[in-house]
Order: sequence, then structure tokens, then C-alpha cells
Amino acid sequence: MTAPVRPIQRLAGIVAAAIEGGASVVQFREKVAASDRLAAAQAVGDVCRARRVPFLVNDDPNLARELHADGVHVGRGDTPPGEARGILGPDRILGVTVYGKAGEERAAQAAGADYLAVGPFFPSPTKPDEPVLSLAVLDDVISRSRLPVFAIGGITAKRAGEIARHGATGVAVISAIMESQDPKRSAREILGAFEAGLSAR
Ligand code: TZP
Ligand code: MG
Repeated sequence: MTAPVRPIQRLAGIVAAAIEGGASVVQFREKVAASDRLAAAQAVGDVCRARRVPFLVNDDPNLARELHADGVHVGRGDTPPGEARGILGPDRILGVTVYGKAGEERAAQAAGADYLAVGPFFPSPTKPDEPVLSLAVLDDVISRSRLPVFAIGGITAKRAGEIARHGATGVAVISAIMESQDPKRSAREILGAFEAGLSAR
């Protein structure tokens, strides 16, 4: 009988496979019990460091600092971006979610953001109650922003090309990789579809 794979090992394994498939940045976004959070984040951070892929922590700049992560991502209800920048210092990556209101992009940039995230543009299994935004919102955010813009929410290989054609810098994916039977292949397919969309612009 083989030993059961523990959740943290499974998470680290999926992240390693996604990186092999072409994921170029990893964000730790496990809403796990506080007692497991540090160990899980550390395991993911170790996988990323060994593969020289930037490792970001969602929501929590103090955890990001404690883990010497490459950066943090904050959104509504989290530590405000300016404060997060203060906690992490000038050299780490700061990502900020915007929600489609004009002015958010400039405010995020003024607070020290390095990139923006926006979405969902498709129904998201991870955030099923989040209203789906029109792709016109993505166009508006991209046109107002000087920072790279990443689309998030319900992204699959079938949908990544469309996001690329709208001019996003990249996509952020949870379910289509985490729930995949073959995360490496799924990451590769999403990246391939995104790159094909870029070539078709
Ligand atoms: N922000 C907007 S949608 C979303 C976040 C964090 C969840 C994305 O997850 P999935 O499973 O790729 O839709
Ligand atoms: Mg958050």
C-alpha cells in the first residue's frame, strides 16, 4: 500500500508540475487553517525558489516578509497597497486587484504597485458569487494602466487566447490547474493558448 499523499505535499507537487508546464509566477493563495498556513506557504516557496520562479503571497504582507517571498498581492479588504509596500520595502513585487472603476489603476500605481489583476471575466469556480465582468472592463483597465494587467477568474485553455487578444499581459489561474488530473499539461495548454492569442493580435 502506498502512503497517502498529504495535502501540503500534494499542493507542492501541483505547483512543481504547473511550473514544469510553463507557469512563470506562483501566488500562494491557500485559505487554509492558520496552523497549516505557514508550513504550506513554506513548502510552495521552496518549490518556487528551487526552480527560480517568483513566489508571491496573497493577502498577507507580513507572511510574505516572514517567508522572504518575492512579493505580495492585495485586494479589497486586505492591507492597503501603500502599507503593503511599506512592510515589504521597495524591492519586492506588489500586485494589486482592481475592480473596474476608473482611477483605481492610478491609485495602485501611486501606492507602489508593480502589476494589476482584474476579473473574473468568466464564471469562477473559486469565487462563484463574484459578478462576472464584461471584457470591455478589461479593455478599459488596460487602456488606463501603465502597469502590466493580468486577468483572473475562470480562465481555461479555451479562454486564455481571448484574454491575450484583449491585450492582457497574462492570466492567473487556480481551478484549471489545481483541479486538473494533469496540472503540467493544463499549464502548458493555457500558456500555449495565451501565446497563440498574442500572435493573433
Ligand atoms: N479574483 C477574481 S476571480 C478569482 C480571484 C482570486 C478566483 C480565480 O480562480 P479560478 O478558479 O481560476 O476561477
Ligand atoms: Mg485578497
